[in-house]
Amino acid sequence: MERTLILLKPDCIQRRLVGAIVQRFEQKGLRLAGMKLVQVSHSLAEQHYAVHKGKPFYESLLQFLTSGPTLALVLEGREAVAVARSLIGATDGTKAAPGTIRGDFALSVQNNLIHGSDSPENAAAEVALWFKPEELVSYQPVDSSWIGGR
Ligand code: DAT
Ligand code: MG
Repeated sequence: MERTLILLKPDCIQRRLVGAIVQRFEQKGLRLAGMKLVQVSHSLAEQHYAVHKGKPFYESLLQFLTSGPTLALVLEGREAVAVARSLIGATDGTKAAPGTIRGDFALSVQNNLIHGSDSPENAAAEVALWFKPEELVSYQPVDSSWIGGR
């Protein structure tokens, strides 16, 4: 079953939107495999956003991600990476479609509330960066025949 890494970034925690946003993933049918509140270190932020190193917004992005607590989640389900990205919406809150998380709650580009892995390969690497194997929980979902498993 596919897994994806989701981060509810410091603006999400400060704005008390955790419940509203986690609810969207749960109601879609994705399930929790891991969850922890983290004060992100500069080093973890650098590793997570290494692909953006050298871009004009990189330093500001690191400052933002380390400015307060982040809730890290691993979500599991059929096509979890693509499904989560489509629920999240476009990067720029002003362009994200209504009905998406960023479309409904974000106006900023940088402070866009949430991160979601962008490919299954990156998801595997990001899950390994943020979680130890023993922090992830495997269990038999009781509703998979209704939700659509595999
Ligand atoms: P996404 O988070 O949609 O995958 P991304 O990987 O291109 O977007 O960029 C990572 C984060 O960097 C993004 O969530 C917000 C910030 N960012 C991206 N482009 C930016 C820009 N032009 N100005 C300021 N921040 C930006
Ligand atoms: Mg990205």
